[in-house]
Amino acid sequence: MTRSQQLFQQALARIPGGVNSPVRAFRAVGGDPIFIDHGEGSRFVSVDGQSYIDYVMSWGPLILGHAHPEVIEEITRVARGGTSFGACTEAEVRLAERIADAFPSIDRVRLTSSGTEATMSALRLARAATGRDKILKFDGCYHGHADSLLVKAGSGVATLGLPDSPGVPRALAQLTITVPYNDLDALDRAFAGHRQELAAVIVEPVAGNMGCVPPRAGFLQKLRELTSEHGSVLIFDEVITGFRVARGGAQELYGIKPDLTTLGKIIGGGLPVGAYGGRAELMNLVAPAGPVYQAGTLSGNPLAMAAGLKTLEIISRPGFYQHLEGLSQQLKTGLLRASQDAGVTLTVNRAGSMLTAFFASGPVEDYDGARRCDTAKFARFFRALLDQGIYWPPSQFECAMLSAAHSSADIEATIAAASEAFRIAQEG
Ligand code: KE4
Repeated sequence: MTRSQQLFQQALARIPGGVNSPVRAFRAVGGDPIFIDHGEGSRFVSVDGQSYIDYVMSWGPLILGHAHPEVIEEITRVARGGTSFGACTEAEVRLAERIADAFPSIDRVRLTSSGTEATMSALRLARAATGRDKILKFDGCYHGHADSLLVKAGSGVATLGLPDSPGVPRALAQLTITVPYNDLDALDRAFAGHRQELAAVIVEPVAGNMGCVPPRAGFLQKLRELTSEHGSVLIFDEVITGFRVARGGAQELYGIKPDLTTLGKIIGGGLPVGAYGGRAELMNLVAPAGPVYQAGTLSGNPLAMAAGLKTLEIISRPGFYQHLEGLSQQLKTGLLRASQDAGVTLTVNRAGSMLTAFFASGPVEDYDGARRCDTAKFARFFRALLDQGIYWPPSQFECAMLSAAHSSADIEATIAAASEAFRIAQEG
């Protein structure tokens, strides 16, 4: 038994499923999860000394790669002065300013400790601002695990094939309307059926939790028009896409201005941070400026601020996104060529440095398309990659995330391993 297997058995004795987040459990790909000892750059190393090129990157935060020296140095420097005060610090003001600089739609922003807190709070704010209870989300989009949002969710809910989660009161779930992503007709029908009843529409402007599914032309524009027409708050959940697909997120890429934006992952540089922000007249309803209550012991935590600020400083340097774009396109092109050589039908969706290789026979533009994938073949592909030292996301319904630490040589090594992995996957 490897050290990793021993640790997993010990974990199972004390932690549900042996993990602190379901998607880490390898349930969709088989085998035991690997325990990681440390990371550096594009790689991390297991407790058994096995090195992997990592394409999970902590599910998105590590756009600089593991243990970036400037980030580690900054966290260490700040930590020497204490870890948390429960009082105001300059760093949280500076991070709020950096976020507002990058997102013109954000006048005011509140920092939290997770993306779930951010989306949960944004919904509460939208319901307070409109006096309405119903919300609309899209099948396969995942916005964290707040009750109202665990309805036809993606990510771990999709990975584990979970029903709408038990424990969510039916009365609450019934307030969440869902329609297929990218389906303009279904959207029209939903608004026609719920006209002035919708407090908010929350959307991943590039879906990442059914795998990577970019918006069809006109989809986001239509969302903006319908929400404006019906007085609903448009919430862009940019927890993944914020600072990933562009410095100003998907709203910069597609030129659509939401009313509220949620962020997370990259803004914490690998430490716990979430955020929600938007127009001043909305955000000024949030306590203590206004009556909408939301709070957090570690919100704006000094170490998390240090990691986030340094990360945003580094990604703002000239050429950062161009470098990532080149690596990401190299990976997509190589995967398509390797799959064709192996006779595997593959669809690769990409938005910037987030991408998904779907084992699908046609385009994947919504959750149904993603669920038609051959997940058994994906699992064989995943395991064959893992055996060759490539750590791909352990779910067909997640995105591979590149970092600035990935090199062209890493990509070539990945494509070589993928060539073998496609052959093994195809053999069945
Ligand atoms: P957290 O509460 O996990 O920080 O953020 C929730 C969240 C909100 N919105 C979007 C678009 C998200 O993708 C997420 C979380 N993403 C998943 C992976 N796709 C986190 C990984 C996990 O659950 O372990």
